[in-house]
Amino acid sequence: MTDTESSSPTNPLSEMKREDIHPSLLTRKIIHFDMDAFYASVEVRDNPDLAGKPLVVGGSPNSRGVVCTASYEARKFGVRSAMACSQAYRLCPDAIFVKPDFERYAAESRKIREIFGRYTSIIEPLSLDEAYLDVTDNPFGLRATQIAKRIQDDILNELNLSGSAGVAPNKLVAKIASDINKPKGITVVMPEQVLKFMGALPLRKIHGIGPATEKRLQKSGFHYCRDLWSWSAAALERELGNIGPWLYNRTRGIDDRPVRVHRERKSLGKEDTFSVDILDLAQLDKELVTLCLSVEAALKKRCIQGKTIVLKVKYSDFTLLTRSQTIDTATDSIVDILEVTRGLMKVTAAGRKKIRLLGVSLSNLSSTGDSFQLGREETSPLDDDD
Ligand code: TTP
Ligand code: MG
Repeated sequence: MTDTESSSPTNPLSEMKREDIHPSLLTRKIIHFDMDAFYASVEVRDNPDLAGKPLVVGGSPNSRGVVCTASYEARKFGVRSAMACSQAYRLCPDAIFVKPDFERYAAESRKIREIFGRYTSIIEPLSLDEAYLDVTDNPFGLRATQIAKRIQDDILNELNLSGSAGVAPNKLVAKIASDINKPKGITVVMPEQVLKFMGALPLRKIHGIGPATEKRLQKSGFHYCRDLWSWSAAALERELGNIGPWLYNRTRGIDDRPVRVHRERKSLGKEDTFSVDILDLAQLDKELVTLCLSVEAALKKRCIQGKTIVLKVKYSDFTLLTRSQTIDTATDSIVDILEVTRGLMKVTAAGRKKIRLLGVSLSNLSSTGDSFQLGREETSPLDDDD
């Protein structure tokens, strides 16, 4: 089924009887569909000269910009999304750097959504290139796996782009599965396979667990999902706080969140806790530029603009302060976001008190694309990573 199984010890749970399967795993069929190297693939399709070459979509090599995405050829050199372009250039000096064209990606995204819509109306887009689909009931009486295959074929035949799918009883498992056989993969996890599938996974694979939480879990001796199975929900809560009971379910592949067609995001932003608290204003400004760049990328990726710009500052004594300003016209541009946040920075104690965390976010949001709801990322009790 998947390549994660090989690292799993013999596990009697894979032989589960149907009556032993958690009932929530028997009611729904969910697909998570995610395009392969999406922005890069659109660029290569539209300019065949780029085919087979290492390609970086993002800022220029010597700019302060970040990598939005890289072709698989560039990934071989270690180039990754969100990496500084200068680092990408160091890793792969032969890479071709291309500026992102979000309008073109959004247009492709609309066509992809139209294809999804042939098979179900319960679609929850997460970004331009990925969505959850609830295909429990579908007009053709097809199996979920057949639908995933048809979607993949339709997208390839009509748009000349490739995508990968995870097919599972819920969003948690489907999302992890879609990533396993990329590119052009379909990974199916049946209800009776969910426990075995989850058990062998590093905790980091659970959406919402980032590097900081992973470290904290490792301190308690938890590395793989199965490491938590011998703990009760109450014991996990004592050990880990309110993520304990959440993890109790997630590590067993239990997730009742519905696929939500209409979702409203209230704000979108990024924050960064520094490894060393910062006093120096020039250094703070550098951090601010980096944050604003990634906020701009996140807004554009989701076709969102905002009118209220918020700066969050946490000082080294952990006191927290937010400053905000509402502008006349909604924006998704680094130019506006940086100008406002630089102004807001002046009404903090920056330069006088050491700062351990900076955050930039936009609220009062509106959509710039006509087919996308304002998406809210998956929620978890965690707040330190995304
Ligand atoms: P992803 O699905 O994370 O990446 P991908 O489609 O490029 O590659 P994969 O085959 O691994 O799925 O993100 C989709 C698009 O969103 C991506 O093409 C570019 C954009 N993006 C950013 O702009 N910044 C980011 O940090 C990430 C992760 C993605
Ligand atoms: Mg993708």
